Amino acid sequence: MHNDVNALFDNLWQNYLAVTPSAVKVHELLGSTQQDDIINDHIALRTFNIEKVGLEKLAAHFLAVGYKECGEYHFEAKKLYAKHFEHSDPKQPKVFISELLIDQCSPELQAIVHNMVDQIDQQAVTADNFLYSGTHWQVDSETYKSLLAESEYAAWMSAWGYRANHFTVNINELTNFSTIETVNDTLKEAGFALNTSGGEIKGSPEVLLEQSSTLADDCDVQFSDQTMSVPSCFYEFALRYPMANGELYTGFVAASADKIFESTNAR
Ligand code: OOG
Ligand code: NI
Repeated sequence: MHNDVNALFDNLWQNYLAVTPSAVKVHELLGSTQQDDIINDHIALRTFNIEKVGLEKLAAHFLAVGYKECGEYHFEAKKLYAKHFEHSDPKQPKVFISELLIDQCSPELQAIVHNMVDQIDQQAVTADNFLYSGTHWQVDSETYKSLLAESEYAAWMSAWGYRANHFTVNINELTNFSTIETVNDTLKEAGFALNTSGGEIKGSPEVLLEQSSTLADDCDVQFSDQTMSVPSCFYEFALRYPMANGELYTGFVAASADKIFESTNAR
């Protein structure tokens, strides 16, 4: 495991960029006219609730670099459970980790997922690079499609594995934008397709958090039988509002997160 938080995030970022070419364009659009680079509000990772690789195994990598567990979230329809983590340095991104509750899924899905996870070397899970190690298995394109029919999340994991599935621009820290509407308009004018599930803007000032996101880029994946282009990773945008004590809200909003997950759906 890393003991340097910046080294961990540098690696997560490079690994994300490799399959998310639009992230560079997002930084050019929103950050080019300000002096410092964009500050990220949070990143997110995905996994399965299998002991070997469960949420806590991913979280251990963040606890080792100074993160603390802060909140938990339930997504009944999508069969997901999540927690978020914060660092003592508020400039470090928050971390959102979710896991698919596979025991609630079909026996077919469970068998495929167990087969994938069985192929991970136990040692790999605590290695420095685990959170940006991608897949430790190869499925065929039919298996990907059958997972997709039941759980978009499971299909995404089979193609991309362990990596940040998005970074999130902290709109509060942008110099030239102060509303999420102007950020969205700028993205759309530049040709980005936004996730419109539940509306372009998820949340509101009342729940202290507004979020939007691009639809994931499409990127080639080498399945065992063929190469196929499938949704990879996306960019999110978050604007936080102050709580009664004047401090910005630092949590997530389950109803909004439920829609953000759909940013990796096929276009
Ligand atoms: C995470 C979706 C939730 C948020 O900011 O609410 C989320 C995911 O897609 O893995 O990122
Ligand atoms: Ni997010």
